[in-house]
Formats: sequence, C-alpha cells, structure tokens
Amino acid sequence: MKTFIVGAGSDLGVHIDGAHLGPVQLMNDLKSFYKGESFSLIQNENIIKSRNLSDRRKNEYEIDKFNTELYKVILEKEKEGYFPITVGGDHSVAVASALASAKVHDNIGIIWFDAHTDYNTYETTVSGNIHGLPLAAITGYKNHELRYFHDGNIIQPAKTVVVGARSIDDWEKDNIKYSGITVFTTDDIREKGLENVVEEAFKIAGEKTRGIHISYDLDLIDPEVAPGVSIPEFDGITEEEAMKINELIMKHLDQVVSYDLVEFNPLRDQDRKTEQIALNLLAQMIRAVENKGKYVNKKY
Ligand SMILES: [Mn+2]
Repeated sequence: MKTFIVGAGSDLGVHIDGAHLGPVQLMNDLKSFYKGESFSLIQNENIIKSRNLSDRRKNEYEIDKFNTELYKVILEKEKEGYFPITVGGDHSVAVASALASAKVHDNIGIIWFDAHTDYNTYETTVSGNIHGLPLAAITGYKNHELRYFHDGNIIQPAKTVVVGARSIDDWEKDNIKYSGITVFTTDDIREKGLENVVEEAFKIAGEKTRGIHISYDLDLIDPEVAPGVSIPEFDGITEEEAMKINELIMKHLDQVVSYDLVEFNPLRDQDRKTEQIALNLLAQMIRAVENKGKYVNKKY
C-alpha cells in the first residue's frame, strides 16, 4: 500500500515553541529514504502566539484554519487510497488526521499512545493549550469548535483507548469518566505487561469498526531517552518498549488505516536522541505499510 506523508508543522496548541519545526526536521531526514508522495503544511511564521495566561482558547482561530487545510489534504489522499502518515507538530493536528480517517472509513476506533489523555475541554483546561483537548474533540465530547471543518462521524468513546497515560488533570478525569473512553496508564503497563495492554487496546478499538487510527505522541517515552518534546513527563516507557509498540501496531496493520507521530520538538532535543527514535518509528511504519503489512526489522 502506498503511504502519503503529511508534515503538520504547527505548535499553536502549546505555549512552548518548537513543535512546528518537528516535521521540517524529520521530513528532511526522511528525504534520502522516502521516495513516495509527501506534503508539508507549515504554519504561517507571522503568527504571534497567544501568551496570555488567562486565555483558555489559545490560538483557537489559527488552529482551526490550520486543521481545516490539513483535513482537506489528508481526506483527498485517503480517498484516493493512500495510507496517511501525519508527522506533527503538536497534538492538536490529530483532530484533522483522525477525523479525516473517520470521514473516509465511517466507523473507526482510535488508539492514543500518550503520557497525557488530551481529554480536556475549554471549561476544564488549566493551561488553555489546545493540544490538551484534541481527543475529547475527536470523540465528540464537547469542544465542537475544534471540529467545525468535519461533517462526518466522530469516533465513538467506546472505541477509544489511551495507552501510556501518567499525567491526567483532576477535572479531565471527570471528562474521561463521563465519556467512557478506556485509559491504560503506565502503571497498567507495568502490572499487565505492555503486549497485553496493547492487544487489549486493539480489541476495544477494533471491535465492530472498519479500521483504527493510531496517534503516537513521543512524550509517551521517558524524557531521559526522548527529551525532545514540549511537555515531558517522567516515568515513561523505554526506547525498547516504544519500538515494541510500533511492532504491535505493524502486526495489526490489516486494521490500521492511518498513523500520526506527533510532538517532536527539535528545540528541546538533546544529541538528536528523540529525532533518531522518531525517525526509526517512522521508517519502520513506512516500510511496513509499503510492504503491505510485511514487517521488516531494520534500523533506519
Ligand atoms: Mn498528546
């Protein structure tokens, strides 16, 4: 199957700068390796981000504009039969990529690999950073302002799973409870084993759906190993576990319809550690998709 790589260069969803440079760096690195079709959407450099601490809707208009365009591009290519791989950018870009897939495939599940659950609403957000709201928007839990561009099905909370969470705000916990999404924390991973948790996630997201969207946030990984993210959280998974998750995703490639890799922030990276991991994850996924699910274990 042919991949279509979309660089989604936006850091409008977080008050820390730099995630908009993530896809610029990664897609440049991929040039020598990837010969397929790609497209980059970079946010307008003239945008001055909101720094107002009391602003609960930071850059909402600009994010809508960015995601509207991103959604259109992914939708068009996905309809043509390409497998979209979206390279972020902060996690707010996933509203466009996940809902484009929901539009094309109608009824899909989602697995959100992330240290955070990204399930805040405009009412509960403490920071006003919209990258903490996308999963709620994708699953139809309030935040409708973030999905104006979408006129298809949302993703059902019952088909929504977060894996690797370890930082959830108190009010966000209430949102999660009301919505009914499934959350596996890093403690769950340690208790039940990584493979069991991921397999369980695929079961929930894949049951009676026509596909699964994968959204992989690099802050899932411990910042000792992958420091190049905007909001690092300690006590994350190891590099081996991060690669293992990718392997399990590839094992389920018959179900997976689209993939995001987000939150790489080159300005926060040390010794290109995070960049290397991100590249390995991307290269593996591209190879696997292009080989129609045949997994080739090779380091980039
Ligand atoms: Mn995230």
